[in-house]
Amino acid sequence: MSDNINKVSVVLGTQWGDEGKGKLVDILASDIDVCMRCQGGNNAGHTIVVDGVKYAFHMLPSGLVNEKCVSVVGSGVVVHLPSFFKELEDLEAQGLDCSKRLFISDRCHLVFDFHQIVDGMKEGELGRGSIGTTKKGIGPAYSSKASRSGIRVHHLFHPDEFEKRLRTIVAARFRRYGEFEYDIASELQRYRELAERLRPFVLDSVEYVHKALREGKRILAEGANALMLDLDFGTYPYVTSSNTGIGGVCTGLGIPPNRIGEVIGVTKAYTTRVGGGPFPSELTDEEGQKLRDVGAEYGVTTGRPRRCGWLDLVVLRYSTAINGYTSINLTKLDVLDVFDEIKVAVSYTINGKEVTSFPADLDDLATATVNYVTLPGWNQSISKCRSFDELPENCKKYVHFIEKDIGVPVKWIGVGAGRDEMISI
Ligand code: 2SA
Ligand code: GDP
Ligand code: MG
Repeated sequence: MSDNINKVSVVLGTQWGDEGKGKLVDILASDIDVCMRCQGGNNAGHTIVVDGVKYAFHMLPSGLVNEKCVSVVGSGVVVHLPSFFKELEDLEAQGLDCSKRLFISDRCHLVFDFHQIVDGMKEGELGRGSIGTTKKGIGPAYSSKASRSGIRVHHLFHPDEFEKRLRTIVAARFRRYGEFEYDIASELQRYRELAERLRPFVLDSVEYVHKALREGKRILAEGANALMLDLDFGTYPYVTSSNTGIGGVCTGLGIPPNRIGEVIGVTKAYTTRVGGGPFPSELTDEEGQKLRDVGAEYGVTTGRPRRCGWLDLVVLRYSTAINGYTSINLTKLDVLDVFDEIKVAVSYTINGKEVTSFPADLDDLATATVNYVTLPGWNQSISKCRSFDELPENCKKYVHFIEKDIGVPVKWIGVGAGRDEMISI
């Protein structure tokens, strides 16, 4: 492999998602040729605000706002086709001309309505211990993939094989969950039509990405969800069903690790989580509500209120070790403008021992007490600052404190939701 082949730049969430990945991807898109999603599905919610206009992305790559950027839904993504076209129509209705520069891998697995129904039923079975999924059918679709009964995009173009596979997989779900309402005949007809609509978008994304790299094209991989929701390294079982870390970029695009270039970790200046599962630095008091109100912390896809808490360096160190961030985009620092004091979790105490790496066992984690460092706030608005030097001293100290602890430079700081509200260092 010659050294002058380009490498793929990567944007990943470092916490439990909603760090502001979409905004960074949109900013970087002005300097890239191809933006690719590699995992997840339309459970993601990536918000971009340009000149006061808000775009909400779920399954399509956030590079689409930039009209020169080609976007590819990579093979690791699970795709609900009706939602794919709905998202496309919504973006085009907002004035974005997307259709001619959007492609989808022929290896993507399909999410069907029955996967979404099963998602809801599984959550119902779990009751109080439910995961708090988005009910978009993501877990059941990845289960079909792992159990080798899934249906991929290329199957759409072989109707007999498609029908056989759909009937088999639905029959298996009926055996497991009882005969829920699902009209296979009309589903088959709907997918015959969707297949023809999809045909112009379909390509072999492995061939595409490697050719693009050889031609010197600049490629950006847009991670969805975040490391603490990773199927292997997140707070299992309170995770999503894909690899949201760096491994998912290789398996979701079909590229080797030596084709990965910079890895930018997007980190919210505090922490949020939506859905169930442990959250050691969560604030369930009025300070948590203040973070939610000032940070407008509500789900982009489901509208659910996000749980809020202080920044957790145990999480960030663990996430940095696994993903190997080369730089950090610290986001929503402006939300902390209104706090007199800011706490940062630096370690946990579990069974009388200080722990500085994130534990696997959630029962151990449930007994943890969190050790915080308290830093002074800056009590003034930073939203107009456009250089690091313009930031108040205590704000600079907060940034340096994080950088020093994790050993990765902060290269971007978000000071507002708008595309221009970003400090580049
Ligand atoms: P799923 O639906 O099977 O992937 O859910 C499993 C867990 O993953 C969490 N998850 C998310 N967490 C944060 N943001 C997500 N995207 C949307 C957003 C969420 C929304 O950007 O706001 O609108 O509610 C996302 N997607 C999945 C989920 O909460 C479960 O804990
Ligand atoms: P993603 O899933 O990581 O792309 O993040 P989301 O779009 O789900 O959530 C981030 C939210 O914060 C969105 O509403 C963004 O518009 C907003 N946002 C992003 N960066 C900043 C920032 O630096 N400051 C403020 N105040 N809001 C931001
Ligand atoms: Mg989001």
